[in-house]
Amino acid sequence: MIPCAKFRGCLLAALAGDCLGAQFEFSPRRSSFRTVWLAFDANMRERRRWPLVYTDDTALTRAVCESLVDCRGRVEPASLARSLTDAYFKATDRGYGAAAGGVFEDLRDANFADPFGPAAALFEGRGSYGNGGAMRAAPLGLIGAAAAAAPNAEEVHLATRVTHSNALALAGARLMAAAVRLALRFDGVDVDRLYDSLAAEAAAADTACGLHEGEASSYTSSMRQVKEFLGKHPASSAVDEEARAVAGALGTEVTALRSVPTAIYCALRTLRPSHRVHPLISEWQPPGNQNPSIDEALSIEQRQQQQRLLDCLTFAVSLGGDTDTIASMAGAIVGAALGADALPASLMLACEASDAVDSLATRLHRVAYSS
Ligand code: F2R
Ligand code: MG
Ligand code: MG
Ligand code: MG
Repeated sequence: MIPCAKFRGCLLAALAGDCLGAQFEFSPRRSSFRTVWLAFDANMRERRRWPLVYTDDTALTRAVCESLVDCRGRVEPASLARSLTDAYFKATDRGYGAAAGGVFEDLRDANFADPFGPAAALFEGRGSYGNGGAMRAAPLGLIGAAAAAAPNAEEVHLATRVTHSNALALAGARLMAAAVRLALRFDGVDVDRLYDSLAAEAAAADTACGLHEGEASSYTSSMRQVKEFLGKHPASSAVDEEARAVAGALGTEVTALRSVPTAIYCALRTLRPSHRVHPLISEWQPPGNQNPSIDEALSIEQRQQQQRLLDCLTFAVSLGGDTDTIASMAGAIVGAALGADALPASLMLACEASDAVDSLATRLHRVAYSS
C-alpha cells in the first residue's frame, strides 16, 4: 500500500506550488532564483501576508478529489462536471483560463446533461489545448496508483474531456497523472529509471492521442529534451542560466505541451540523488517563532527533504510564465515521491486551506484502498 503521507505530500505540495507561484504568474519579467527565494522566505515568515491564496489549479484539483471520493474512486463525468462547475461558481476570480468560464456556464445551463459537449465545441471544435486538464490531474495519478481502484488512461481522458478535448491537452493530463503515479513508487535513487518510465508514458500518450513522435509537437520529443537537460548538471551558481535555457526549450506557457514536460524536468532535477540544493536554501533556517514545536523538531532527513521541495518550487517559479501551474505540477510530483514530511509547517500555515487539502488527501487515500 502507498502510505497516506505520500497522498498528502502530493496534494499539499501542489497547493504550495500554486500559492507561491501565483504571485509571479505571467510577471512581465522572469525573476532570478534569488528574488523568488527571498519572496518565499518572506511568505513563510510574515503573517501579515497570509494566507497566500490559491488559484484555479487548486480549486479544480480539490473538485476532482471531491468527485473521486463521492464516486468511490471512479471517474464519473457528470459528477465531475458538476464538482468542477461548483468550484468555479464558488469563486470565479481565481485566475481561470479565458475559455474555462464559458464551459462551466454551458455545463450548468444544460444541467450537466452532456458533460463533454461544451468543451468539444471550443475553438471551432478543436477543443482547448491549455494545461487546465493537466493542472488538476494529480488526484487521478494518486487513485491510479492504488491497484484496487485504478482508473486507466481512458479514465484520465474522460476526466480531462469535461473541459479539454484537444489531443495535446489529453496527452498532457495523461502524462501528468502518470508522473504522480510513478513518483509515488520512486525508490529515492534511480531517477534514470523514473525518467525511462515517463518517456514510455509520453510515447503511449502520444500514440493514443494521435500525436506523432517525429514532430516537434509531441510529448516524446519534449521528453527527449528533458533528458538532455538532466544530463547537464550545471552548478548552483549557474541556476539562472539553466532556468533561461529550460524555459526557452521546454516552455512556460498555458498550453499543456509547453508546461507539463517543464514541470517534469523541475521535479526530476530535484529528485536526482546528486542534486545539490541551492546554497540560499541549504543555509535556510525555518522560522521558529511561529510554530516552534513543529518546525524546529525536524530530523536531518526531514530538513533535507523540505529543502529539496523548496528548491524545486523556487526553480520552477524562476522559469517565469505560467509559474503557479508549473510549480504546482512539479510540487505534486516531488511531494508524491517525498511525502508530507517535505512540507515545512511554516509554509502550510501560509497557504490558504492547507487543512482542507490535507484532510481531502486522507479521504482520497481511504477511498483508494477501501475496495
Ligand atoms: N489563465 C491563467 N492565467 C492568466 C494567463 C494570462 C496570460 N497573459 C496568457 O494567457 O498568456 N491561469 C490559469 O489558466 C491556465 C489553465 O488554463 P485552461 O484551463 O487550460 O484554460 P483555456 O482557456 O482552456 O486555455 C488556455 C488558453 O490557451 C489558448 N488555447 C487553448 N486551446 C486553444 C486552441 N485550440 N486554439 C487557440 N488557442 C488555444 C487560449 O488562449 C486559452 O485561453 C493555468 O495557467 C491556470 O493557472
Ligand atoms: Mg492558476
Ligand atoms: Mg467560451
Ligand atoms: Mg497558471
